[in-house]
Amino acid sequence: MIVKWFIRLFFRTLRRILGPILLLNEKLNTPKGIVRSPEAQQVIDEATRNIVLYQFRTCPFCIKVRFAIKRLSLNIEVRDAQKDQGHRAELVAGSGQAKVPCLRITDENGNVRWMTESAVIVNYLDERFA
Ligand SMILES: N[C@@H](CCC(=O)N[C@@H](CS)C(=O)NCC(=O)O)C(=O)O
Repeated sequence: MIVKWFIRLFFRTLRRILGPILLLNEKLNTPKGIVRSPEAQQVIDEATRNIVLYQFRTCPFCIKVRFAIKRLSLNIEVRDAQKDQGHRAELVAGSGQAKVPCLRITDENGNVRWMTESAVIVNYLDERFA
């Protein structure tokens, strides 16, 4: 319990200190993104309509996922679970924790899957959309 609290405090402090640097780095180094034909992009846009990313702006793991989203030219809705208490509540209710990044994927039958771990999320996006 206390270890968890310390880890949380560590990341919160890290985000506060490194946040502006990380955001500047993101601005300067955001990948261009693959270019698809309008038809192909439309198919991808349809597929990503049911995907939402819950994230914190200055979380390095979330930035990693945002980079992948840009690189793959995906129009995925991004929800701030740090400042927006409504989004945070959705995240906790759905995934069981306030851990980000978290991808909410709704399939064609309406089944919802909550995916955590930045490496797992990037891998999923690459496998599905690269
Ligand atoms: N191994 C995880 C680490 C994710 C992580 O530690 N996220 C932090 C934000 S940087 C978090 O959600 N902390 C919970 C909190 O601050 O309440 C990943 O790669 O996604």
